[in-house]
Amino acid sequence: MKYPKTLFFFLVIFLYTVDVSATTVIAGKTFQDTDFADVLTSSSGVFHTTVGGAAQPVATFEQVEAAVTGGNINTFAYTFTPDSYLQVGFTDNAIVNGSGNDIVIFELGHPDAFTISLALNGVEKNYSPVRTGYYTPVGGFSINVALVNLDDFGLAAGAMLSNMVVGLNPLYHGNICQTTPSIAVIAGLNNAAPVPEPATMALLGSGLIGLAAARKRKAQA
Ligand SMILES: [Ca+2]
Ligand SMILES: [Ca+2]
Repeated sequence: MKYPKTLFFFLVIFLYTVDVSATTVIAGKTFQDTDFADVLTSSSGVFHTTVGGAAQPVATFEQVEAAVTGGNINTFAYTFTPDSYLQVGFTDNAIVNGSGNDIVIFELGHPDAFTISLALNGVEKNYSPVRTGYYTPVGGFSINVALVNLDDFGLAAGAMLSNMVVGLNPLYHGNICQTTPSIAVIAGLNNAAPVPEPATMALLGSGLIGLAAARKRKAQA
């Protein structure tokens, strides 16, 4: 009866692996689920969000947070308020200034410019996302992408970041709003190793101990 037990422990290891390596594909690129922004720290301006494609007149802070954190490309937040912003935080990962681009921002519909500033050093940069050629499964909006390299903010190689501000300005012609940035997903491309949850670690520990015991029994047999 050794094999069923061994298989069970392999199953535990397998489930652990699935847990930490859960992925989401956006515009053809695969992300770890820890890569995404985790919290909305603060915001300024009146925001609107969609949940399942349905527009909400005025979104609550929690609805905006749900829209711009995590990896759901179908939910997004937008505003008609000039000089508004979203400040997001990364809690189960930290953005690292690695080689090349470090942060990706997905914006929907007509590609709209926005700014990014880092609390670290107050540098602000303008970004103009470009079309990826992909469209959101819900709503069929063009998925546009902006790539951020932390080198451009004067950060040293290997410097870590857990917080950033995305500044939004709708484009007005006279008093008619032509278009407005619609932020859907913010993710790190170079991340510090995510911190495993204690429960997951315990599960992994029991799995490893069990596997070792099974191996030992097999060796003794
Ligand atoms: Ca995260
Ligand atoms: Ca970089």
